[in-house]
Amino acid sequence: MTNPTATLEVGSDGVAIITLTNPPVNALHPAVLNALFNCLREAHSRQDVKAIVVTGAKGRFSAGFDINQFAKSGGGGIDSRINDNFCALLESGPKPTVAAVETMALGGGLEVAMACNARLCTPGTKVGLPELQLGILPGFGGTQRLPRLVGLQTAAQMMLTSAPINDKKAAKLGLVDGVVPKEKLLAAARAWASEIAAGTKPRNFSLYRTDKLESLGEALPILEFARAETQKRAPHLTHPLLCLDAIRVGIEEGGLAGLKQARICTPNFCAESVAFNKAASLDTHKALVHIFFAQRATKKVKGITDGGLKPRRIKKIAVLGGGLMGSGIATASALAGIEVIVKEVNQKFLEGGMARIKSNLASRVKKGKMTQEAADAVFARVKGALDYNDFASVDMVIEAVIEDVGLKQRIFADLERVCRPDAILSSNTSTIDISLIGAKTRAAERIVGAHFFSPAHIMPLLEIVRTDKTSPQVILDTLEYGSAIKKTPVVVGNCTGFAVNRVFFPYTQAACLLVDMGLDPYKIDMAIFAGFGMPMGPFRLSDLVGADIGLHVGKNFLDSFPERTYPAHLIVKLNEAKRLGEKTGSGFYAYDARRKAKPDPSLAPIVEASRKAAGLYKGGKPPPMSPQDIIEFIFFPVVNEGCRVIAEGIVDKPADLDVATVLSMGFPAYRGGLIKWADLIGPARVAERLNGWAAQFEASGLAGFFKPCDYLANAARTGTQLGAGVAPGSRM
Ligand code: 3H9
Repeated sequence: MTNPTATLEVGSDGVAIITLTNPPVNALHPAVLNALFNCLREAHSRQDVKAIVVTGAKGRFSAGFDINQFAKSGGGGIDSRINDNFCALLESGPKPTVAAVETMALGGGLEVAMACNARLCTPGTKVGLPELQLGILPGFGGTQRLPRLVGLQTAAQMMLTSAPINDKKAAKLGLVDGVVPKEKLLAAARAWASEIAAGTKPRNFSLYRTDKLESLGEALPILEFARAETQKRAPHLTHPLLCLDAIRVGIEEGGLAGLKQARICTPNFCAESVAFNKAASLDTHKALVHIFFAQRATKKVKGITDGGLKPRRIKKIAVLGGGLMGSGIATASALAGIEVIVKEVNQKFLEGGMARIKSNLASRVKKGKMTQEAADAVFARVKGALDYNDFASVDMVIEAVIEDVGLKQRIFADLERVCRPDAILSSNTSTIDISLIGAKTRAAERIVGAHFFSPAHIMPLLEIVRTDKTSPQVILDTLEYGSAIKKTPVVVGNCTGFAVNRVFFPYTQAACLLVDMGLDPYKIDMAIFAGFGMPMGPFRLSDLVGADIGLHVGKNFLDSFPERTYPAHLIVKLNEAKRLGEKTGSGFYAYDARRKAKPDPSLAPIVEASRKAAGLYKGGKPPPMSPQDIIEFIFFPVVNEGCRVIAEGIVDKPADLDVATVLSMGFPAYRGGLIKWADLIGPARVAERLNGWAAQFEASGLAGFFKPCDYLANAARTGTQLGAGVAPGSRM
């Protein structure tokens, strides 16, 4: 292992090369910053040095400040003496500096580069300030230098979206001064630095430039517009506003004041250093850093990736069924360079499936994500089939036919016969026991669930469902396949609903219970959507999925967990009224031709019938519940089910559930995912509220819906975090 550091080497041309070293991405660990600071001081003081080049080891400049440090201490544990001075030493020390940027300069990495007097990069390099996606803002001068290098409008956009730009765009904007082939980068940077030292090239000081900045009259409306848009788009987030504050101080009072305000001239806004510390102290930052690491950790699974197994690459797959799911899976796989056979039962269905794949690709072309030529090349990787003739050549099969156990069992028996004995046999079922699907084969060790979320070519999560017989090699290969097709794969156990659908089964049920208690369904949706930040409320989601599917899934949960399933009368009544949701033009909402949802007064008799069946509401004023009460009433039972999933070992680690809930249901990442959110509230409070409702609903026979499970009750009693997981050997 290489220790994080920065090294200095002085060439015979009098140029000092400072190399940031902390593989794999040269993250700016405090030790790297310390060493950079010391190298800079040495270079500036040495007689034999006339100019300085800063670069990164092993073909990467830097991915920014070491995020691990944020996880350890609020502000990242940076020595403020160094923080205050190293950018100044880069920019305004006695010797000129040039950044030689390869592959990436992100966050603090770009801030170091921007503090240099010039920047060169290699083709394909990505540069950006993605700090906002971690709940902070640029803290090494980025809020001041980026607007001065590319203009306020572009800089604000880059920071607010966290999206990096490529070398070509960076050169066009003037963020880099030139793009140079990899093998010539260092020589070009040396020459550039020498020329600045000799006075044949200008020495630019980003912090003091004004040529790209809009005038104050233009700048303030840009910032106000950005603020209003941000408040509209992300009403729960403070840190983007703090970022805009810091930019504003610099616009009004100059770059130096924008970094660190010496006096409070703009009482309502704070400079970068203050804004950074404020953002770093918020739960949003803790939550987003947690998700950053959790997302990378889903690929590390105990007993699978920590042994000596090597993943086999999946080069060719077959997808059974060209419906919505099958065509999405085929699209995602072909996009990743995998050869795909799509098998259907007849020519008409096959043509439909192929047309869907073509249309998925066409929409990428329309959005500018790929060229038509590239889309054609991807489509050429997909072959249609009506038989199993070519199945002996595939590494993996993904079955995506209708949810019929008998049909799936017959298909798997066929697959065992026609595929190679080492081919992975997987099912995209969301409701059927994976072991049952493979019951008529002798191939249990290579049968696995590959549960995609709809639309499969877009949604980023892949649940890999292992049975107690699935071999570690097959799980590892499927993990590799998931990463190859750019999904975040999460390995889960085989149970009703697997991880995500199981954890979320109380979600709609709790919402239906609230309506049966007298609450207005649209107010409930508003609390969850606008109040909490889910992409939509439970009733709008139910309309999207379809009340018929909801009823079917609800029955599965009632069979599996009768003691804690609320029989959602509302869903039954909607089915009776044939209001199945978006697809029938009405459900909880009414839909116009453009599928826009509108509250629907004709829902009233259905609500009334549901309340009558439930017998919980006697008319009059509904129970007083604030939006926060509604959020807790709906989500705390979901947390409780999440705790059961952890305790039963359905997920490898609690953080997997956080990632899964964010990437499937759109649980806000800035809340850290389901379990992290509950931990930030405190398990004791979650358990206390659940116990309160369990007591309240005891007489109605609904206490089981709320009663905290042992894992949650234990955490509440002992003050343990839910994210701590289950100690090996003590599974509940
Ligand atoms: C910042 O700079 C704040 C400053 O303004 C001011 C401070 C005062 N630190 O994603 P990958 C690890 S905040 C530590 O799998 P890829 C990552 O965990 C920072 N570790 O590869 C993984 O480790 P492991 C602003 C980091 O090729 C390994 O590197 N910067 C960091 O798909 C490979 O990562 C960002 O927000 C880091 N900064 O993507 C950039 N970055 O192998 C965040 C990565 O143990 N990083 N690691 O699982 C990224 O966006 C992507 O990781 C990157 C590479 C594009 C760099």
